[in-house]
Amino acid sequence: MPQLSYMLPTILLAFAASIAQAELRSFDMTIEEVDLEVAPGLTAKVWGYNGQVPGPLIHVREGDEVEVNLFNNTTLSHTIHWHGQYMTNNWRNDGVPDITQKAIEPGESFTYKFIAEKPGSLWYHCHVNVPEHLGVRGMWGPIVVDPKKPTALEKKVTKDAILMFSGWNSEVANTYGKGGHPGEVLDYFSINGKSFPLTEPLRVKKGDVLRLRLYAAGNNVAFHTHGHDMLVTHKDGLPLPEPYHADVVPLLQGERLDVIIEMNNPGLWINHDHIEHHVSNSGKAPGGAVLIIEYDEIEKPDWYVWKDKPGNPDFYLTESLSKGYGLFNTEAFKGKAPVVEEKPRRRKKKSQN
Ligand SMILES: [Cu+2]
Repeated sequence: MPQLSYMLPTILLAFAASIAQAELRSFDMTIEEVDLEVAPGLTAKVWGYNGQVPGPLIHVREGDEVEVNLFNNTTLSHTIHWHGQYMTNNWRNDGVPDITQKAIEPGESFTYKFIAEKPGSLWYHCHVNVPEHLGVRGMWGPIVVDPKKPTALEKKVTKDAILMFSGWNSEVANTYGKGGHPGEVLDYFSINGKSFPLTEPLRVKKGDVLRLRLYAAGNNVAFHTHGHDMLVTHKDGLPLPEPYHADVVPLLQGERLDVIIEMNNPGLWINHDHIEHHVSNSGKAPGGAVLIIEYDEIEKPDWYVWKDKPGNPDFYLTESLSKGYGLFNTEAFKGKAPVVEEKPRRRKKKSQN
């Protein structure tokens, strides 16, 4: 059939184009025991996905096939639950110990596979002993699934940022296996794992259309922005039928809201959790879940609290989100290898010489 062999390259090309939309995205991830600096005076023992809190950003497109090979390099068992994914005919990848899988033991691995059916600001977290692992040990990270058909509002966005909120309990911060008990008092609060002043400025210029992807990862939040209104466009990844304006948005644990802010009011503007004790570090204000939006146009006064802060343009994952699809580690989120306490040395007897 000479005709068919002539046609074949064209058919193959057309077929390739039709499947180019959906890609297989395969990533390796580990879980590591590291010490995370959260606030001045607070370092917490965490189980970090790829040794960082938040865990690495996973950025894919709606319809992509996602495969994550997860290695557990810690001394306790863990999983990943892919929060918000539908897992159609695929419940065994939901990451819940003793319900969809056996927890991944120390030194072992597990491969998760799923189709990114649901678009939007989704996330992942451990589902073993959730009160501790998710609550106070940093086992969570963002997965952003770009929609095949973005809304008209989304198309206007020029700058994207991720803010993941969580709390910490300094009493148990240095002892694995404790924490997450009922009535626990959280005394430190963070955005992307850091408490003010260790958070970073979010730099914008007049005319930017800023999208904040807000995640209440570990605690309830009442996010407030100064000088602007937020247009709430998405809830838990899905577009709202009627977006609405607000200057405070409440989020219960687990919830996500996407908000769009027109940057039309140059200044230095604090943005913070409006639950009052969340803007302190163990009761000392200012601290906690606070960041400052800095317009490039504004000259910073000498007395400005972050006058000399160099800034990290990827602290809110703005740069990583603009790089296309993949898995993105963030140096600023990395913990440090725990310091092994040395046994006290025997004192040598003082000699004459
Ligand atoms: Cu865990």
